[in-house]
Amino acid sequence: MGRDHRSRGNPGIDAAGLAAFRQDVIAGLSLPQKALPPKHFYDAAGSRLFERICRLPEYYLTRTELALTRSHIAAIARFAGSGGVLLEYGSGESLKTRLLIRAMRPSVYMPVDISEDALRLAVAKLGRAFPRLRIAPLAGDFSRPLDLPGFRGPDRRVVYFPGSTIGNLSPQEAQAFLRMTRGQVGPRGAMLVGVDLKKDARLLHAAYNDARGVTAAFNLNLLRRINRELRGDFNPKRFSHYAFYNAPLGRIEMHLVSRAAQSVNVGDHRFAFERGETIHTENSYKYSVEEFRAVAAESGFRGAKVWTDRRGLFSLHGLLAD
Ligand code: SAH
Ligand code: AVI
Repeated sequence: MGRDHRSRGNPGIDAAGLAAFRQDVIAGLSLPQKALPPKHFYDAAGSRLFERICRLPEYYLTRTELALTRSHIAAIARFAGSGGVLLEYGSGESLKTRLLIRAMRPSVYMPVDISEDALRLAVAKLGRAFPRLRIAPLAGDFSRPLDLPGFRGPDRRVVYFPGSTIGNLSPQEAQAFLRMTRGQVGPRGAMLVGVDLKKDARLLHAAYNDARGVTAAFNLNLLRRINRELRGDFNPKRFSHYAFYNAPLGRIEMHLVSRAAQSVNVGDHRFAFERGETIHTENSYKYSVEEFRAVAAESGFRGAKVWTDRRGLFSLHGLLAD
């Protein structure tokens, strides 16, 4: 599945992945505002917690995108065309993808995800649901150049990027990512991107501070993952989940707040925390339709179609290579 040289004791991560994780953690915890990249949330436990988030009543994103995809699937499939190569970044459970696969019947489906465990499970399930479908999974990090064998054939190339995962990139990173994708799909290619819309901050606040504490567990799992994989000694009970909408920047910010002055070791490195000091773990940018189209246009994509739900919570953009 793309990577094979596994490191001992970490079934879901290879030696290069582990080295990159260590480097990001040491660098991120050395910053004046401590920060960790959100892609590291997704070990096996993190992926399972994210799947629970998707089913929470407060987390409207998954439900809304699924429903809007279902109700517009004929038009979406017309836009994507039939029989092409379908590549999905951050495929996770490949849940919404089932609708797309059924409607567009791609010649091959290429799911890419950093979470090898989630990818393996999703591929096994998809294989059972679509026994004739050719599936070519790749475990890897989409923020780095990926070797995508089989994506360069004559068939039309379509990239699917649902879930508003693009919101976890800064607008500059999103633009660079779209520009790279524009190069991959070629002049006849297309992209379908799910983007969470700007809305009442109270709804956003509830979605990232759910009553059952699943989002808190997802956030805190990052510390547990550091303990498991990098010989860390974080006490997760001495940190709390904090998420708020930063209106001027148009993003939800997630942090882990140190509940006391403390020191933490990660391997041979020691990090000091003041009481109330935070680790910034995630941004989740929200865009208006026009704002996102402007980002796409800067990257060589024309916003050709957009589908939204009736309440204006979520958008699915159909982008064409210009
Ligand atoms: N597409 C799914 C899952 C979204 S969650 C949905 O719409 O519900 C984000 C997914 O992207 C996770 O499965 C995570 O493992 C993956 N991911 C996050 N950052 C990544 C990166 N840099 N490279 C590859 N996959 C990444
Ligand atoms: C994957 N991503 C789009 C989710 C989001 O909403 O930003 C991750 C998440 N973080 C907290 N809850 C869900």
